[in-house]
Amino acid sequence: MAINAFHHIPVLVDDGFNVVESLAILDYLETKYPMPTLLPADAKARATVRMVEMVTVNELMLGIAPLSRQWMGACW
Ligand SMILES: N[C@@H](CCC(=O)N[C@@H](CS)C(=O)NCC(=O)O)C(=O)O
Repeated sequence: MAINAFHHIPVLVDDGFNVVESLAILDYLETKYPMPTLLPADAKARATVRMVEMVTVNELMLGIAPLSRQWMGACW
């Protein structure tokens, strides 16, 4: 709770700096450790990665959240 008030994992703690939210953690790691890269250089390939991220967060998770809470318990 001291690290993430939402009581969720994952959380990254790096040199006293706390990062919450999966996509923010990935961006942080990509920026701090650019090699090997996590993201493709090609514009269309990178856009595809971002689309999958955004559709997952903004569309899919909203839809499955009620179901997973009911049937699977904790995770969402
Ligand atoms: N949007 C957050 C979701 C994090 C999340 O829901 N984590 C779950 C595990 S998959 C959790 O910590 N659940 C514990 C709880 O709700 O108490 C992210 O992408 O990091």
